[in-house]
Amino acid sequence: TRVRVEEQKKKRDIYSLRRDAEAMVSDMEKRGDFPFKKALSAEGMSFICEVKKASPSKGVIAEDFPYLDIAKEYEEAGAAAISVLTEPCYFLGSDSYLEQIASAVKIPVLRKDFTVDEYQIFEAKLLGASSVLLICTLLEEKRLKEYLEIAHNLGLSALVEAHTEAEVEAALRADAGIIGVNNRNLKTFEVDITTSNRLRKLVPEEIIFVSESGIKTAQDVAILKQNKTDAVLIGETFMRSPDKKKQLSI
Ligand code: IGP
Repeated sequence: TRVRVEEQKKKRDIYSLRRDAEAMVSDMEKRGDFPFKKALSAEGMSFICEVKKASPSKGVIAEDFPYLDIAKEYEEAGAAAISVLTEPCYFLGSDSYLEQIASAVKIPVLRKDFTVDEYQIFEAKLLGASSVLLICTLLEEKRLKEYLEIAHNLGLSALVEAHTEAEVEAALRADAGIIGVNNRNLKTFEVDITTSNRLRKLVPEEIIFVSESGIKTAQDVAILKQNKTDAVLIGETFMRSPDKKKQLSI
């Protein structure tokens, strides 16, 4: 990721990128309306549906990848938000997928990438995202706090991803408004959806709580709902589903 960011930086200097990103902050956002967070705050379980061609743990998930149609189908099926992978090496994502999807749907879009440089946050804004992903294990606490502030000043929400108790605590200290527990261990790829239920207790109810990864069945969703989960982030299951509307109506 770092090499990629350095290459992109050569193309465009960070000051001009920052200026352009700040110029894009709408009046609505200046008032403090964050569409991504708002979408997840709605009554009942909110679904964040992911547009993902491949992953390091599963390889290619979708040979045929009509990303715009998939995004529109998610929107029609009632998704609260869409997550778009932009990481090109491991997930075969692209900034262009995000840019096109964000302008084709009305619901907010999350830029799913490994954010390790503020440059990527400005870029997310310019591509039309409403939220960025900040992964605790990749960011020192001070950085996490800094990036949260940058995002918020741009009218972007941040989904702060944690996998352990210590990471949830770091996210809380950094003042995260949305915390996502990844049920997948990023080092071993092992998935255990009880991770979310275990860590749920650490997060106060006014903070949006998201469960991410490995969610497959209506029963999984029902159990998470019982544990006061505000939203679920689902990728593979929906990507493989021929009828997303039916899947989402569970
Ligand atoms: C979706 P799944 O198992 O439903 O396809 O998972 C999402 O949680 C996963 O893609 C993810 C991810 C990430 C990808 C969670 N955290 C960080 C890239 C980077």
